[in-house]
Amino acid sequence: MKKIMIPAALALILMTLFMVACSNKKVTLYIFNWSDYIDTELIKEFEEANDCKIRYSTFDSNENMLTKVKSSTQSFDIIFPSGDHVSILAELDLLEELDKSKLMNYGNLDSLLLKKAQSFDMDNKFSVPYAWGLTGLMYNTQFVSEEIVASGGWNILGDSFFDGKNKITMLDDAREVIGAALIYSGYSVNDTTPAALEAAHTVLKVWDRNITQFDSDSYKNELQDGTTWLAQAYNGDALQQMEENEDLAFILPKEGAAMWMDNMVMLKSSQNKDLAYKFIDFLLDAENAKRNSEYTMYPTPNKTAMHMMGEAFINNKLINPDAEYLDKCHMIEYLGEEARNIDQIYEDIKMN
Ligand code: N2P
Repeated sequence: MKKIMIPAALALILMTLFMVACSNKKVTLYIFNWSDYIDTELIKEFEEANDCKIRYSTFDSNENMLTKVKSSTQSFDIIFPSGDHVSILAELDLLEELDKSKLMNYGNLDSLLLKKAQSFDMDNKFSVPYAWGLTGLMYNTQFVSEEIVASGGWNILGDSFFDGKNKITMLDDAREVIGAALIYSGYSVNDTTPAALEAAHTVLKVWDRNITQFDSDSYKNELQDGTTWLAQAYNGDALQQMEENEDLAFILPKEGAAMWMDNMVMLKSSQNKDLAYKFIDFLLDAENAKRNSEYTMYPTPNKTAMHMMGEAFINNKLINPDAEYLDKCHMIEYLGEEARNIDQIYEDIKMN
């Protein structure tokens, strides 16, 4: 009798443990975003409020994101591509058409920016604008004097002061690199006419003498320790670093800057669409969007949140330049096949 009772009791204990383990297995949401691009407290709060787990991974360029999304066996639920890559992902038929009725806070978005977003997502079908920004130049004042940056233009990249020093980096992003040279040469970042691209190529060959690497992430640490002195940088990332280190500075070059808008999209293959909607809506909540924007130092397309931002944020011209400067900035648009010519120049510059 005893012999039978012991295994039965053991089985009961094991079954109870198994059931407890199962009930603890939380639904997991897989999110793929740019690095340094969210207030991580918000992630924790969402997990607690929804009794779920978020697996949060980061990328440092649209190209890397795309490669991973196309090749990865790990499917993501939500990713944060820039506008031109929303078009690319939609063309690859990877995006879920969003049901706006599941996004209670969608009305917080600025209708003017939603209109702008239609240049890469006609009818705002697949994407929800998340943040926008501008690309400029960040430098360490311990190594780069006021005199060197006095011109305030993109030509600082080619200044002879940097000759042979190997202290400048540019972003690992064809559109940003060619874009800077296009702007400097008086063209829009979206101009792919032979004259524009030839001018940009010529300028880049000069700048390239000073460029040590094309990198979108490590420049942030390298500028702190002097490995890099000057880098092409995203404005919010630069401002985040400047909060930590007063030797760092950032300028928006006088000729204008590339502008971009990053977005939340849901992959068709998402296994947790209801939770994914909840997460997108959570970030669209005005208070959360405000906190997120203050943390990342990028302006939010959430109009309600923008109205709640403090003076310091609103008046910061590196975050919110005036209309006159914005007139000189063009949003990086989807160029389809035309982007190939840009990629070719980028490859040529990187190889030589
Ligand atoms: C965030 C970088 C912003 C992305 N670290 C540029 N599209």
